[in-house]
Amino acid sequence: MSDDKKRTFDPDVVSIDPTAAEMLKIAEDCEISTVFQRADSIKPCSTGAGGGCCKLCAMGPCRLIGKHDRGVCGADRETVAARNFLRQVAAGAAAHSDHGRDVALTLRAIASGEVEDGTIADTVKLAKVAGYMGIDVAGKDANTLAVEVADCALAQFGQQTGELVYIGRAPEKRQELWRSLGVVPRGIDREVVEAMHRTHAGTDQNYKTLLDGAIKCSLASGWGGSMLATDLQDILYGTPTPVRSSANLGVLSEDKVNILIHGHEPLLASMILDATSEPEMLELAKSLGATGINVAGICCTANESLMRKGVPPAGNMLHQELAILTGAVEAMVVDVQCIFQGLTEVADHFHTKLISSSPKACVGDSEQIVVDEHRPREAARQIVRSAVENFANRKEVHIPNVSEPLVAGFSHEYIRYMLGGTMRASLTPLNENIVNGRIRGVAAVVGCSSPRSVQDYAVVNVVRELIANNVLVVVTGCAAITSGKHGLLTPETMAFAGESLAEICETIGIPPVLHMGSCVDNSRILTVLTDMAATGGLGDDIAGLPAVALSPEWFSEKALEIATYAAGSGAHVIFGGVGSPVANSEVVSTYMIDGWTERYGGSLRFIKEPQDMVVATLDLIDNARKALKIDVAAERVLFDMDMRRELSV
Ligand code: NFS
Repeated sequence: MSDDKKRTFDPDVVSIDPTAAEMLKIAEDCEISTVFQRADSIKPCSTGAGGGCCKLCAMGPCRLIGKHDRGVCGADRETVAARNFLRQVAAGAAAHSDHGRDVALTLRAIASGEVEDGTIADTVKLAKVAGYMGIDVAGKDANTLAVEVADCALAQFGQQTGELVYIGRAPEKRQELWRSLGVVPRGIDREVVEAMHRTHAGTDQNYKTLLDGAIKCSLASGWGGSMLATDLQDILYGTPTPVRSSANLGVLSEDKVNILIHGHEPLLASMILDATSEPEMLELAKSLGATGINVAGICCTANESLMRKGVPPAGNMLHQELAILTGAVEAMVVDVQCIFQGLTEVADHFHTKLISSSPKACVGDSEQIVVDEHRPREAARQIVRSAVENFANRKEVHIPNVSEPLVAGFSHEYIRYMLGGTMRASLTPLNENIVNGRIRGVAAVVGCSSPRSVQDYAVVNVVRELIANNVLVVVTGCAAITSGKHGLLTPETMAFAGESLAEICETIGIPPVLHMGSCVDNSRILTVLTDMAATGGLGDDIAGLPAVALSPEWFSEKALEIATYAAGSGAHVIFGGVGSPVANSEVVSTYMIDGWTERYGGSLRFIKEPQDMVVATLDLIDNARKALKIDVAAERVLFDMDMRRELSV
């Protein structure tokens, strides 16, 4: 750790999750560094954090601070901030979309019989997706259709001209707006490459066009790579329906072999799950003194496996090192994204095997068992066997006795079904209850946890305060796991909801906080918003709906890309925690709020404090209601310090 300063680190204040303090004290005793300690000892560079550092060429890096308003090439603060932002969005779009590409390749390999015993789980969704793509389904068996769907999906990545096929799923009005502004993505890869090109030194030098570039690139993920990932994963592994499970480190088992699946891709995780129930593996586990094999998850691989198989999440992104500190993890299998290299140091102190499974992400000096997409079952068995054999090396174990029950798996399809049954599946009751004011609006609380914020504090506060104000909340990504860890994903949570929202939740039998999936599944939210606009009573576009998206503890470039496609799709977005990546330019910061609202009907603003985020959300929702002429007098329930302190227990 460079940049040492006077030690201030206190395990009791960096998180409101009691398991964090418990594990961090163990880390301190063993002198193991974690993300929490490193965040405490490394001061972020404020110039870089606000988008004020340009390191695109060797005339710099230029830091545009103080009296320096231009770089050596003459680029001003606006250009530099917008260019940095576009690069971040492009990296996020690349990550989500490359994930989608791999799912398409897997679907093709399975459907064409190249994968041993691979199957297609959801043929209804397959037919639906084929319909979106304009593929004739008549007389075709599932595998033939799946090959055509996979080929169409794969073609979206390399397409050079025209429009992505899923653009046609957006509201008509939105499509026309995008066309008129020239931001309809042509091909997924093309938009990421163009973003890199236009940000090369001496290319695009106008912050407004750079930010249009960010919108176009992000739409290629939101209505392209991410949406394809969601759809094709549903086809392969099943469209989620509600499932019970539990969350937090207490889901690890003292007497079973524990395998943690971490990252973002569900393929290997599902094969590992299958392998853990093979008699041969169970016998081996028993012969070594274990009573069975337990699989739990971290990050979005956890969400994917939770929604479809009920695999319990052991924690969100900040829990990855803490899980190993329990001493109870025989193997942590990682694929791609949000995986800390710091895991290697923690794993070195324990018997845990850290196994990288993706050819494009080897974590430090971890063991690599690269999954051959044509024979994933073989890799899964090898991993499970290796984990089971490692049980014999387990030493002292310290698993916090903390976990909360939860219900997850509210896909768009299930929400329609729960509101109208099989015959009349629709969002009409949702829209009606928004119009009559029982539901004030809808908020999506998404994204990460960050060591630059107090872990879980902002997400829990924002969610609790919004449901208290009769705002129906959907959650994805690490915010969904945070909600689960703090007991917000059960029907009993309606006790914290406003009266009219609680009544609706009770009637339907749902929690006021709906777990909607992983981060690529933010595309499910786009689908729900589009459906709300099509259902009637709330306008005819995503812009204007009484709906807001929030990421109170964001950290990744993927989160910025999600924010950008949401804003470009017409939603207002509020990010919290660490501050704005364009703070170095007041002009760009304001433009993303007012300029984008005027141009796209959506916006992106950065607000530090959770309570201010709630106030801004309610303002945006109430303004939308007023514009729709459905405003009714509604009280505001704002939490005081005592109420907020209660959440920290
Ligand atoms: Ni999303 Fe999922 Fe979590 Fe943030 Fe990372 S795991 S893709 S980026 S940290 S929510």
